[in-house]
Amino acid sequence: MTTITMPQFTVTQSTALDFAAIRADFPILNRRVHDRPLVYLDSGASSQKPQAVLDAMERYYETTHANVHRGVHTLSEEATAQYETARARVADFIGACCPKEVIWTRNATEAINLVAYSWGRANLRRGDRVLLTEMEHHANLVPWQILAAQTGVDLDFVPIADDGTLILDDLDRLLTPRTRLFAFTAMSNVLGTVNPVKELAAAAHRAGALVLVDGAQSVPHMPVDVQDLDIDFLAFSAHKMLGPTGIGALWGRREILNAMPPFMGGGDMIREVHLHESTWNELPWKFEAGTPAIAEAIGFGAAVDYLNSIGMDAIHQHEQEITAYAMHRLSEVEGLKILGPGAGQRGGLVSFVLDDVHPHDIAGVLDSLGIAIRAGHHCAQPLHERYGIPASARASFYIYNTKEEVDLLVKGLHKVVEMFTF
Ligand code: C6P
Repeated sequence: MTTITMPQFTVTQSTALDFAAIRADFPILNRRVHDRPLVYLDSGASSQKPQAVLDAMERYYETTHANVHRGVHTLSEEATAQYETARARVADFIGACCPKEVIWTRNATEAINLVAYSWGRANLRRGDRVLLTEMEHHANLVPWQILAAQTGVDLDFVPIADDGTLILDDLDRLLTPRTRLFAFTAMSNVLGTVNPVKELAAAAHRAGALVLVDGAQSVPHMPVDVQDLDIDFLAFSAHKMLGPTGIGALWGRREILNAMPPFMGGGDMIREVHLHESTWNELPWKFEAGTPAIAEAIGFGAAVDYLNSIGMDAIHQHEQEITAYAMHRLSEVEGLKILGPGAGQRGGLVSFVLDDVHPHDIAGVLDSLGIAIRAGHHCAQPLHERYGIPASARASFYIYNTKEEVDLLVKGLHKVVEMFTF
């Protein structure tokens, strides 16, 4: 155990990470909210950004900004080089064979929609089936509902057990001969459940289905290697992994992406345009119509560099420790029930409900103490229905969070209980 002093807290951690240095990299952690030091426990919704990411984007605008792939002048060539280097870094980060398998999107949601619109409409027919799970975020549910309504595709769902894990006993039956895609989250944004991606992908492939993994909550928090997992598509967002908003990525197998029609039409995604017909650019640009989010891509590359400099194993280890600690401490709060599985089976977040107190009231009281958590259905309404609750409160952790912040959360929750007990 080491004790270190950080700008706002004295921290005791068992991992070898230099928390003082890490926290000092995030300027926002110095701010106060309602005259208290900010305790940011909402990284599951969107993470904070280190100075390196802010600097990379500012430097780009100050020195290099021009449109990409279009100019022959120096600035455009430099901007293009930086933009494509960022793609290569992100590709490397997830173990992709090559940058052309990484399509920039606005976020994970757009990445999943891209597959539903392009691959789905080209390949699925009435009577085909798409398998999802009951724990999906709306981003991996609604695009398939829209597709189902338009094409007559049927949706099936892997159920969830009371403990927040998937019930896999019937998986082979759910993977019918008509199932063309199994799309599931690697980690639930509500339950924290980490799903066995490799096993699920292998089962889907045995049944002849492709595999789409929603990596919005896994890619930021644990090592992810698309080739080792043997999946077909991976969707994720930069803003949840220390990068900027407005950019995310779809990774897909080259041969599948090559066979897919474009998602949107316009500049950059074409090879030749005539008045009545056009031909398409090669990967990845075939799927990137119009001027892209250049500064954001560069910021995404810087975020990945920052994560690599700490190491994804170390990040995962830290989150495992802080989550186990949080579950232990939260169980002391009277009337508090934690959703989801035990500490060993989940990632870095804990959702909970408190007897007779609405999650919005919990979040409101905590906010008055400078503590930011999320309350609501977290864009996973069917999951909340499954547990018979309208909403939950959620604390989610990242590399900059400390056990002392968990202690402040627990102290705040005791205050909530006190205020709402009559
Ligand atoms: N979940 C949360 O607070 P976007 O909005 O496209 O960056 O990410 C969508 C998304 C997809 N899948 C999962 C598992 C997610 O958790 C999210 C985003 C945030 O839980 C915002 S609702």
